[in-house]
Amino acid sequence: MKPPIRIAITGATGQIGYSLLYRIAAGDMLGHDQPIILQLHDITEAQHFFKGIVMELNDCAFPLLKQVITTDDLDIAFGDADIALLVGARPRGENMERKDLLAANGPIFVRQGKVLNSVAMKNIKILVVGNPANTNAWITLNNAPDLDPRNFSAMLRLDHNRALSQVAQKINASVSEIKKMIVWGNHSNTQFPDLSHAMIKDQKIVSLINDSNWVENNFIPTVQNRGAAIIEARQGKSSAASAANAIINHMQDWIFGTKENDWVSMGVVSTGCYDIPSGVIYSFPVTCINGQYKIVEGLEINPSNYQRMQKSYQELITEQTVIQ
Ligand code: NAX
Repeated sequence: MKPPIRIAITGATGQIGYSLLYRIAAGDMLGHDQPIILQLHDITEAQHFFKGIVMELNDCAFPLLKQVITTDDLDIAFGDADIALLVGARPRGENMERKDLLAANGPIFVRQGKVLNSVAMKNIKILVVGNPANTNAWITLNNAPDLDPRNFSAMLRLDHNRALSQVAQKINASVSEIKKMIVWGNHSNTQFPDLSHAMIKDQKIVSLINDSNWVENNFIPTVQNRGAAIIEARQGKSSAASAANAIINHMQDWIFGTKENDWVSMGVVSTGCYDIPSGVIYSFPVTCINGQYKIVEGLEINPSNYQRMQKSYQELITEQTVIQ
C-alpha cells in the first residue's frame, strides 16, 4: 500500500466542498490505489457543519480514506500537506462591488500563503479556486517566498471544460475528440475562450464550423458568462458539481500528465510569453508531464485575439492595484 497523501481543502463545508470531498475520497482524483488524509479547513462559524460531513464520509466506508481532520486552524490544515485546494473565500455580499470582494479576500490569502510557506511540504501543489482565483493565487504565491512559484495555480479548468462542451454540442462530437482548446487570462468575463487552435482529428474546428458569427456571438460570450447563467438557472446557487469536477481534472492532469497531442488551460505564473508580463497568474495552454506543467509557447496569435488577451491581463493588473 502506498503512503497516504495529505490533501488540505479550505472552505470545505461550502457547496463545492460537498461535491468534492466524496469524489476525492473515492479515489477519483489521485487514483483508486492511493490512500489519502483529508485536512479540512473552514472558518470558526462554519465548524458545526463538519459534523454531518464527517458522518457521511464515515458512512461511505471509503477504503482509501485513512483520516479526516477538521479544523479552523490553518497551521493544522496545511501541516505537511502535499496538495492544497484553496476553495474557501469571502463570498460577494449584497451591494459589494468586485473591488470590495478583492479587498476582503486579500488578507485571507496573505495569511494562507504565509502558513503554507511555513508548514506545508515544499513540493506541495496548490490550486486556488476561491474568487477572484487568479489574484488570490498571486497573493498566496507572493506570501510564500520559500515555495517554488511553479507550485501555484488558479482554476480555469471549468471554463476550459465549458468551452469543450459548447463545441462538442455544436459539431455533434464527443468532448474527448476535441483537442487544443484554450481559455486565456483571468477567471472572469474578460477571459478569452480561443477556438482558433482547436482540432478534431486532423481538422481545425474553426474551418469545420465555418461560422465566425457563431464563434464571436455565441461561443465566446456563452463561455465567458456561463457562471452567471448557472447561477440564474440554479436560482441563486453557483456552479458546484462542475467546479468540483474541474478541480479533479486540473489536479489529475497536473500530477499524472496531459493526454498526447493535447493541452489544458491552467492559471499559472507568467514567464513573459505572449507579451503577458512575468509574475502575473494568467491562464495559458499547458502540457503536463511528471508532475510539471509547461506553457505551450509560440502559437500564432492574430491582432484581435492579442487584444483580447491583453484586456484580460489589464484586468488582473487592476485587481492587483486594488489590493495593494
Ligand atoms: P460557498 O459559499 O458554498 O462556500 C464558501 C466557503 O468559504 C464556505 O465554506 C465558507 O465558510 C468559506 N469562507 C467564507 N469566508 C471565509 C473566509 N474569510 N476565509 C476562509 N473561508 C471562508 O461557495 P462555493 O460555491 O463552495 O464556492 C467557493 C469559491 O469558489 C467561491 O469563491 C466561488 O466564487 C469560487 N468559484 C470558483 C470557480 C473557478 O472556476 N475558479 C468556479 C466555481 C466557484 O464559483
